[in-house]
Amino acid sequence: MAIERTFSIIKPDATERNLTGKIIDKFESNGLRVVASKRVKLTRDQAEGFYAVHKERPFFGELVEMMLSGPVVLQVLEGENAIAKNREIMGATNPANAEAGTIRKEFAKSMGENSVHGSDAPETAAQEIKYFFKDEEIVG
Ligand code: DAT
Ligand code: MG
Repeated sequence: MAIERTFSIIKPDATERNLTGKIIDKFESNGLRVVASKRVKLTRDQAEGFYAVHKERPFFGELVEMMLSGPVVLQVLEGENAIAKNREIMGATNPANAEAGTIRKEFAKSMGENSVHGSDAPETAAQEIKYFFKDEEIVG
């Protein structure tokens, strides 16, 4: 299986509750390596651009406001099958449907405040990494 890179965001509901370390531990103890990381406050343009695929959805406004409501931690995660593995570690979008032991089951507050973002495919992973990181900021 190939070594992949995926893009992750620890969302404001999680940074607000000081859960950054507990979430990173889930990545690391499941075989993913943090190869880039920065804590930032997103701009409105960044948040709207990042979630542009959802801009016609009824929850878009709420989603953008949530992403602007506090600091986020942007990360690149690397490992075997990293994209699918991270989606497994995260759990289902709606925490009510997430498996035991996943980040969203343990930490998410609701569908809207679900603690983490993770890329869903190789194309989106590459696009999302490039949206936030320069090549030289990623150290494998
Ligand atoms: P995921 O984050 O699991 O990839 P997604 O890409 O379908 O899920 O949606 C992006 C985010 O938008 C999701 O993490 C939370 C929010 N969201 C999705 N569906 C929603 C809904 N029905 N109501 C409120 N927020 C929603
Ligand atoms: Mg998604």
